[in-house]
Order: sequence, then structure tokens, then C-alpha cells
Amino acid sequence: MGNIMEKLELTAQSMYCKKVEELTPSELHLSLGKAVMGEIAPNWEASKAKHNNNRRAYYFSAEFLMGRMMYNNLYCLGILDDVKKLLKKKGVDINVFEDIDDAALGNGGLGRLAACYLDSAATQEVPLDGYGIRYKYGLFKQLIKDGYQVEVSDNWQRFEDPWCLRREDEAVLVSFKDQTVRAIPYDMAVIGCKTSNINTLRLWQAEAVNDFDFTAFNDTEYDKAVKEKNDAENITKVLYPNDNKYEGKVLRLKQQYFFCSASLQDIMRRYKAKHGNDFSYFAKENAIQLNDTHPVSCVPELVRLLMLENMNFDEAFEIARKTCAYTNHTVLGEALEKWPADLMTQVVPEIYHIICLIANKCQEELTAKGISEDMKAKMRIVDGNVVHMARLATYASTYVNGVAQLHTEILKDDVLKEWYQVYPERFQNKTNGITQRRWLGLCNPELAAMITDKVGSDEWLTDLSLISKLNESVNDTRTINKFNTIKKKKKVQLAEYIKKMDGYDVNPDTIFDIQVKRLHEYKRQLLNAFSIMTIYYRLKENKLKNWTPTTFIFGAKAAPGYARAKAIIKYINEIANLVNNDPDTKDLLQVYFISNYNVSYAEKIVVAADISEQTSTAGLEASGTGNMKFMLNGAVTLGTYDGANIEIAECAGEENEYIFGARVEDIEKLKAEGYDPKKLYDANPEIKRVVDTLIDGTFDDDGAQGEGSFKELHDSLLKDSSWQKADNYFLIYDLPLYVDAKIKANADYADRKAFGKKCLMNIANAGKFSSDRAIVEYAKEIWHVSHK
Ligand code: 26Q
Repeated sequence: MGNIMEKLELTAQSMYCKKVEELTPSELHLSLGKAVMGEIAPNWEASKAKHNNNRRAYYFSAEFLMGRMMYNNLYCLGILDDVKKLLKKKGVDINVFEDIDDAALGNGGLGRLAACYLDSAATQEVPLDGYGIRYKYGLFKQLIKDGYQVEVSDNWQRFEDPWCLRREDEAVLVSFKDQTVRAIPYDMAVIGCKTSNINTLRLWQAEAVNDFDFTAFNDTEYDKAVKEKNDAENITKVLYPNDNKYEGKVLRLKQQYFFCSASLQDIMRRYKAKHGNDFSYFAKENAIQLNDTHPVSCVPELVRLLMLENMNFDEAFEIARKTCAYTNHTVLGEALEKWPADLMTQVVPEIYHIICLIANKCQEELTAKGISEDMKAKMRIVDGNVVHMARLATYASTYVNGVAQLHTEILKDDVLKEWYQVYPERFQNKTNGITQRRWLGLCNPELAAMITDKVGSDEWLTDLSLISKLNESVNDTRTINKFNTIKKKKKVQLAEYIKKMDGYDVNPDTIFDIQVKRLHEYKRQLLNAFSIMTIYYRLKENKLKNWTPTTFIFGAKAAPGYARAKAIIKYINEIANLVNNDPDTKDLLQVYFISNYNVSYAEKIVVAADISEQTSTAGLEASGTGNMKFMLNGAVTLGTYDGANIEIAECAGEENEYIFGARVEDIEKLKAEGYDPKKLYDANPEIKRVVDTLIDGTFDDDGAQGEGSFKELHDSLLKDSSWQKADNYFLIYDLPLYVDAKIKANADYADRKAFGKKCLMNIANAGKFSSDRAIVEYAKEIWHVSHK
């Protein structure tokens, strides 16, 4: 500890010629970061050496949504409180680091899961290192202007980055059809909690091969040199802002191949230093986890690299298949990657060629197994001009897993049905998890202290199953009161934060009903909006008695090209404008759309919720992980039978959640019968009234007089289009059931003791949802590597 402060003083002096108390926030951030890095260097070196001597695993992911590193690293090192005190002595408030942007190198669930898994692997001493992309610009920052989303670029590196070491000496070359670039690794230390183990996240940055001395060239050469530099740097310039949507862009394909090739060359180099050219141990020593299909070019690239070592195709493929495993994160058709063959030929012809060899081998193998032509056709990896990445990943993997029980079942009997029939032994479930260090210990120290007190130690920080001891106290009035007091405190803190960030005056004496996640039709933020309008009209007409005042909080980024999602943001803001200013309802109902929802905002929000909104159409949310963060912090779930909600309700008891709406079987039945939302709408005046607020002038549709983006939303609910059925996500069917559930939750809240017990039941039974549990399952059942 003393060491860190001494190192900090020395760094401040040598870098800035300043005393610690004179540093600006960003200087302090850099100096303290560097001091921490110096402190952990010996443990990091030792962990690397240890990993190198044993079977190990790699997590390949196009996204790592790490969030702010400073507090987390100090926390995991066990020195956060001490550093806070020592800085305070110098008159520095540790909160200054809130001004430093976090690296948002991910979109949402998939990227955050990767970050939680790295954290858990480090803590559980699983030899797992991450490989990904060091985007110059992460996910855009969101402003709300006049109710609309406005995107601003995220230049996170302007604060510099003390957590990454540039490893110039380990750069490699990556070649495309008409371009070769340098891949420079940046290593981030992933610090375990209560262990000396430190893992590595290696992120690759693209740079030009030739660092020209520009001035030495004439004009044409100069332009050429600049072009080469720009073309190279463009590859890792920006994160694609799509969540759960495939987009077939050349640059995206380049990003994927770029980081896979660089990472594999890195792994091969390390392997060759140990074993020379004998690759017979490769699959015994290395496991690679593919985080969705984004890194699936890893398979043909590994085959290519092994063939360069004089192996034949069949041997090389056998090694690749034994090395890789694949996690699927979505069942949405529009999210499954299907790359046009001609585009692949344009960018990475050799890879496309190897994919064709794999596709042929697969068809031959299926023939040998006696699979029918009909089924074989459904399993083509290359089908005409289309390369099916999920099929390639499934064929070329030891294991395939879904991310919640229901999701895995849907993979087995729907999305990957044929593959399950032929290769049933490959399929596994690995229900997602979250790290309790960031998502309870760090973001809710008040609740963490109460839990430590009840459990008898803070061992739950590294073994969340111990939290079940809290079950003994769920009926205890004093414990419930204590919990309710803490929750209130977190609501006050959130209200202050919202005031600071968005300028809204939120009343912490109301129920906090919160929906924060990426904006997507299937997640049904619009359903929530409709339920609020339904309640608004009932309140105005005195049809709803005993309503406890509620604040509805939304936070969501829409992909910049997703017009409907952007229209939904505007619609929610229009509702906010109406109900927050209506004297009849403003003390009963408040609606706020907070801007720029991200990991740091999430840390303030999930701790303050009474009700967690998880309203996806049944069968469509693979798992969800936000739901787990709310549960762990003692919110009840108002949600559908979908993804991990089902397991959450199973663990906490269904009577402690508010589960509503059509289940997967119901949806299937509705589809088979020919679901007609127009009928329900015509038959139910309350539904009609609310849905029609999209077109009847209740709200301003951007001056388009009922012909703008709200009209398009209205049409999407009631009219079939060439590409989608009316009400594709079953909002109209679920709305009445949802409103009932919401009103029930509101009524139950009034009994502060009974409701507090429900919250405690959620906390006490959240043990399963630790990413420590998940990562140890991966270590044992998929990677076969060691763990604590
Ligand atoms: C693909 C191709 C081209 C451009 C973008 C993409 C792309 C990018 C991100 C496709 C999908 C994603 C993100 C998917 C995602 O976040 N899925 C979520 O994964 C979570 C972790 O398993 C689950 O909890 C969520 O249910 C799931 O939606």
C-alpha cells in the first residue's frame, strides 16, 4: 500500500514535475494507473509464466465492455479504501476519476459478458486470456436533443490509457487480398480478487507496415504514404454500433479477420517456442472460445496457418476443430452472420477457399453418416453465395453452448436443430453470470457490508453461493428495515447523479421502476411505454385507486441506423413531457429517459431499482445479464418467461417476481393460429386508445402530422409488411397482462415489509448468477483447464 503512494508520488514528479495534489484529474489517473501497474508487474509476470506451462484457454471476442478500470482494479487489489483515505489526506477526492471516460469497446450484453468472464477467470485462477480489438473509438456517446438521440464519437483515448502496455516487439503482420497491415498488441492486466493471479487481455491495433518519413517524399509519395497509413488505421478505427444485428460491411469483415489472424499467430509463436514444428500437442495445450460467430474466421485461419507448417488440410482441420468451441448469443434471424461469398473473396480469398474445403468436408461427413439430402441441404455451410457462420462454428467446434437453459433448448430444437440431431454430444448450456465484485461489492458498498455481516465474512466476494445464508434473515424485520433503508439511500444517490448528468429532479420517495438496456423492438421498451400511458389514463380518470407514486426510468442507446428504435426513444420522451407536466398526474407518475446509458451509469442505476423491467418477447432474449444485476441488488423482476428470467424466478421463487405474458409455447400457438393483433386492438378500447396516441395528435410526430416515424411504428403493430408480420413482437397480446402485473407490483410495494422480503429473497438466491460459477463450468466442461 505504502508502495503505491510512494510510486504515485514518484510518477507524478517524473511525468509532470508536480506534487500529487497539484495533478489534474487526468494526470492523476495516468500517474496512479502507472503506479498500480508497477506494483502488480511481478505478479503479472509470474502468472504469465504459469499459464505458459499448462493447458490454457483463450476468449476470442470482437467486444470487451470493460467499464471504468480504476476503481475496479483498486477494489480487486483490496486497496480502494486506503487509497481513498490517503488521497483525501492530500485534499484529493477519489471521485475525480468519474470524469475519466471508460473504454466502451462493446455494445451491450455480449461485450459486458466477456468483461465479467475475464474478471471471474482471474479471480478463480482459470488460465484464460482475452483477445480482441483496440478500437480507437468505442461505442458512441448519446445525447438527447429535443427528445431525439444524437450520437457523438467516443474518443476514450484522449485521457491516455495507463492500463495497457504497447508491445511493439510482439507485433505481427496480417494480410488481406490487397493490403498488409501491422497488428500491434496492447496488453491489459486483468487483476484477480484475493489471489495473486493476473490474466491478460490482449487488444490489437492496426497500423501501417511502413512508418514513412513523410517529409522525405515528393507529393505523390506523400499521398500514397498517407493513404496506406489511413487504410491500415481504419481497420480498428471504430466499433460497429449494432447490437443483435448483422451488417455485411467489408470493414467489419476485415476487423474480424484482423484480430483472429493476429491472435492465432501470437498463439502459434508461443507454441513453436515450446514445441518447434511438432503441432501434435496444439489442441492439447490450447482451447479457444468463440464469443458468438464474430471470431469464426479463426477456424479457417488456424487451418491456413497449420497448412503453412506443412500439414495437410485434414490434419489441420482436425486440430482446429479440437481447439475451438462456440457460444451462441442470439436466435434473432437478423443477427445471425451470413457473409456473401463474393464479399469474402474480395477481402480474404484464401480464407474463403478454406471455408469451401471445410464445407465440402462437412457434406461428405454427413453423407457418410447417412444423412438425407434434404437435411444436408439445410446444413450447408456455403449455400450458393452465402456463408453461414453459425453453421461453420457449429461444425468446427468441440462444443456449442447457449447462454441460458431456455435458449439452449431453442438452439437444440429450432435454430441449430439439424446439428443437434447429428451431433447431440456437442451441445451444452452455460447460463450467463455477472461478477459480484463490480456489480455488488464495488457499486453497492452499503448492501455489501450488510451481506458480509449476515454471511459472517466477505467470502461471498469470491464464492457467491455463500450469499444463501441471507435466507435465514429474510423474515427478520430488522434486516428488512435495514435493507429498505439502504435501498432508499441508493435511490437518493441515483437522484443526485441523474440531476448531475441529465438535470432531472427525480423524487427518491417514489417507486423506481427501471428499464435499461440497448434499444431493440424485441426487448419491447415500447410495451413499457404503452403500459405507462394505460396507467396514466386510468389515473386521470380516477379508475386506479391506491396507486403508489412511481418514477419510470429508461436508458437505452439505439443503433444509429435503426429508425424504429430511434422513434421509440422520441416517443418515450414525448410521454415524459406529457405526464411529468400534467398537474393531475405529476405527483403520481414521472417518466425519465436518461442519456448515455453505459457501464458507469449502470453501476448507479441497478443498485437503486425497486422494479427491474425485463420484458422481451418470450424466446427472443438469449439470456439477459442486466436482470441478474438488478436481482443481486434486491429488485424484483417484472418480466416475461424468457432467457435467464426463468432461472431467476426459479431460484428466488416465482412469488417473489412479477412474471407475465405469453410463453414460448403460447407464441408458437398464436403464430400457428394466425395471430391477428388488429382484432385485439379493435375489441379493446383501452388498447386502441393507447396505441393510437402514436397517430392521433396526442404527441408531436416531428411535425409530420401523423405521417412520421410514429405512424411507421403504428403500422408495424397493425399491418403486415413485405418483410414482417403485424406486431411481430406480440406487444398487443401482452399489454393487458403486463399492465395487470405492473399494477399488482405497485400494490404489493405498499406493504414495505412483505415487499422487502421479496427483495431479500432475490439477493439471497442470486448465487447461481455469479460469473465465477459460469467460468468454472466453462473451465471444467468445455476447456478442461485448471481452476482454483
Ligand atoms: C454482427 C455482425 C456485424 C455487425 C455487428 C454484429 C453484432 C454485434 C453485436 C451482432 C450481435 C451483437 C451483440 C449481441 C448480444 O449482445 N447478445 C446478447 O448477449 C448477451 C450475453 O450472452 C445475452 O445476455 C443477451 O440476451 C443477448 O442479446
